[in-house]
Amino acid sequence: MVHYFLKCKSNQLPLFGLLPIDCMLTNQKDKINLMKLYDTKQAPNPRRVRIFLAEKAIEVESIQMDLQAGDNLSKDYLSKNPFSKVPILELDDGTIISETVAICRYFEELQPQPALMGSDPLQKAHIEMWQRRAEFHFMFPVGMGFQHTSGFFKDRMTPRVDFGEDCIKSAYHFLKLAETHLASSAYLASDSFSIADITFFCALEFGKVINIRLSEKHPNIERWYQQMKQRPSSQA
Ligand SMILES: N[C@@H](CCC(=O)N[C@@H](CS)C(=O)NCC(=O)O)C(=O)O
Repeated sequence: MVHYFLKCKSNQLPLFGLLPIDCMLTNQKDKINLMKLYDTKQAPNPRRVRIFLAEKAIEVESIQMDLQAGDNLSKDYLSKNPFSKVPILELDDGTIISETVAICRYFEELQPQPALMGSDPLQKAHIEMWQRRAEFHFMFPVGMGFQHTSGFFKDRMTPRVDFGEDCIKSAYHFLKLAETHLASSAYLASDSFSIADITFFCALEFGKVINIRLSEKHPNIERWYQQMKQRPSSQA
């Protein structure tokens, strides 16, 4: 019947089609093998998945990877993901899904509520628009700023400090645009929380490592940020 298994917190009855996943789990109890999330506690991309799952009250097994030690460069891991990055999701039959948004998409389809990627065509488009903006214009420069100014991965890449510094400037440019936008919008994509906020939040918190900070220039982002921090999922 189904080739995936989810463990859901008992106070939630998520729907898959018309059947609560809990019911499917009961029927499939003997066969349950939990999905595995290859995860790194300190890294921002796996955190996006963890927050996404926390919002949906879904638990999956977490396999912690030590990136600096090169766990993600091992032969075994590369056989699962030749692109070497975390996170990846491994299903019970060995199927691998890599790329944060693809993993989130999978869970959104399995368990549509609460909708974090939109419910109608326009909302879906706006969320995708802001998710991509937050990812390409903020998360990516923050990540490059980190890699190129910290030397954290100097065993596997050549840090270019000038490039890293330019990336940090680009990240601040996004903050300027987001500040204006959040003056008239409660959340990044619409009036409700979405995956776009998760991406922005994870990148903003990770940016502290390279001293990217909100200031008095960013009161609207600060207001949004405090709202994010109040969500229990922000602990993920
Ligand atoms: N496009 C990927 C990016 C994943 C990514 O960059 N992951 C980082 C951690 S946040 C990583 O695995 N870095 C290890 C390395 O570069 O060796 C996604 O969205 O999942």
